Amino acid sequence: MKTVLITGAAGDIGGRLRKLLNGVYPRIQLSDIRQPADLADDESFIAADLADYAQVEKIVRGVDGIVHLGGFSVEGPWETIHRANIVGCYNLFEAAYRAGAKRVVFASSNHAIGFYPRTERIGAHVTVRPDSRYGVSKAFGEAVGALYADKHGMRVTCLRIGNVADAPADERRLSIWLKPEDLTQLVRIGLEHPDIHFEIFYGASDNAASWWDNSTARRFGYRPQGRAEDFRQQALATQRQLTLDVVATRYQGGPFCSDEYDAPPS
Ligand code: 15L
Repeated sequence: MKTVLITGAAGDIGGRLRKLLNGVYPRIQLSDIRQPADLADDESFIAADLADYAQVEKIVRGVDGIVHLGGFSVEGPWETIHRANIVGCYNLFEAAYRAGAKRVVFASSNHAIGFYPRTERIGAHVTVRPDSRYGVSKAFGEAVGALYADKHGMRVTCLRIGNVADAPADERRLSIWLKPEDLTQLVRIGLEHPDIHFEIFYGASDNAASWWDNSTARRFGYRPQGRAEDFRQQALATQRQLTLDVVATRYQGGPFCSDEYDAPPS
């Protein structure tokens, strides 16, 4: 990897990754719809709206690998999700393929499988169970990634990211927390490992309360360092201050499941 593009570079994960990947690859190209507030003099940035194919063509030019974080990162109206995460994601893969980029690491999300109950432990190959329009867009991104891997030989890694933060924020995050350094490890496997074809990894640290079997990632050498249990007391203290949400508590996607929920009680 000589040149790596990071889309969504102005977001929270983008900001963390820019710093953690600094010096790892000869050239890192950043992009987002707006310039990161803390852009350093030695960082290279091109603004682009992912929904505009001509703009996407400009950011993928000359790039070997892409970390695709760009898009809308929570639930939103269909028009917003469609533009940023459906059209934007398709444009990214299509332009990357046409420009000769070899690898894409796609930031999928736990919300692609959010309607699995917390009582169920799932692997990376389960049927998607999105908990939101946002989750549907992440499942779409995984499908687009599979298409470009199988049809065009791109090497694609989808990371079903739990929650990236310095520490797990509440009880649910004890199961899905991803330490930023562990995310960096997963991204580097996606960009560098010689055996990647199309892979789905869970973006989670070494969490004792995890709902996910991440053995695929481990087979590729992933050795997470973060342990959510080290933060259990503080996460539970925050949890006690939250209002009880019965639907959110039942499912892995938490509040994304209870939002707009009106299914009859079963
Ligand atoms: C996500 O996919 C979101 O991007 C992030 O903002 C969090 O809500 C996270 O999931 C989560 O599930 O905690």
